Amino acid sequence: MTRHVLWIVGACLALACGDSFSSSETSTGGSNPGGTGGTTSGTGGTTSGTGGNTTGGGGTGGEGGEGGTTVGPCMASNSIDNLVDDFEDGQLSADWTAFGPEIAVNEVNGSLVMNPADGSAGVRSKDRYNLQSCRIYIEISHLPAHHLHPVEAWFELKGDGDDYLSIYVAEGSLRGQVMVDGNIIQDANVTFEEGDNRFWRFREQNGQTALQYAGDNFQFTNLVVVPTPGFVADTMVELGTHATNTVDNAGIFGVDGVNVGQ
Ligand SMILES: [Ca+2]
Repeated sequence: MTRHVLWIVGACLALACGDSFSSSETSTGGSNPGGTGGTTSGTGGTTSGTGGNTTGGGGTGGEGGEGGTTVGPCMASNSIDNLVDDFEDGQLSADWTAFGPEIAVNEVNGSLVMNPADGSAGVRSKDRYNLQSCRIYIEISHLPAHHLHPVEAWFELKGDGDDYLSIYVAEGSLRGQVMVDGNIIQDANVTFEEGDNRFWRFREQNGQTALQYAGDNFQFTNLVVVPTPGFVADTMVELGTHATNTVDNAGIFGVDGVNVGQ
């Protein structure tokens, strides 16, 4: 558990200094608009500055100021805060639906722990979300023994039918795959490097969606970039892992948190 604590501290450092986008700030802003006015307007000011940069020369900057609590197209589009979870309280939030054996999905010591020992296990968002202009990422604490076939772990945005965007590990590699209208339109496969897989992220921006990964430094590398599929405007979010009982010591998929921001 010492290592776990160090990871959390390391993440805070990485988030604070590694990227102009701060997930914690943004998520706090999203949860505040209904609450205290003082805190909300302070956070809103910071965020609308970012919005101005993003939208460039349009009149949109004025809209941000007018809104006050408006925190950009990602956060404003729906109750996206429901996706933000640090898995700290030991009970799976009602915003997630677990699948797989009941005992295989738990919050343990600040992580969502998914155990694939008896088949697929994981969680899926209960609601659908519009993730346009959003960045959604997970912080990984453990990956299962994915060099052992058929052990896998994934982070997916899911549309209807079989459509998805997926970042996953399998057979010792990190992979990205995009299925639209039942067809795989993009597929990538790189050798898995432990130090490069602390964070996985989907970033939707200007009609493009990037599947990305990063190490402790929170500097993301593109795995796949595709034109944003329509279902990203109405998507479920899934974390899961799979093995079979023929695999000994498949390990676990542990996730320290899910974060969303613009
Ligand atoms: Ca919880």
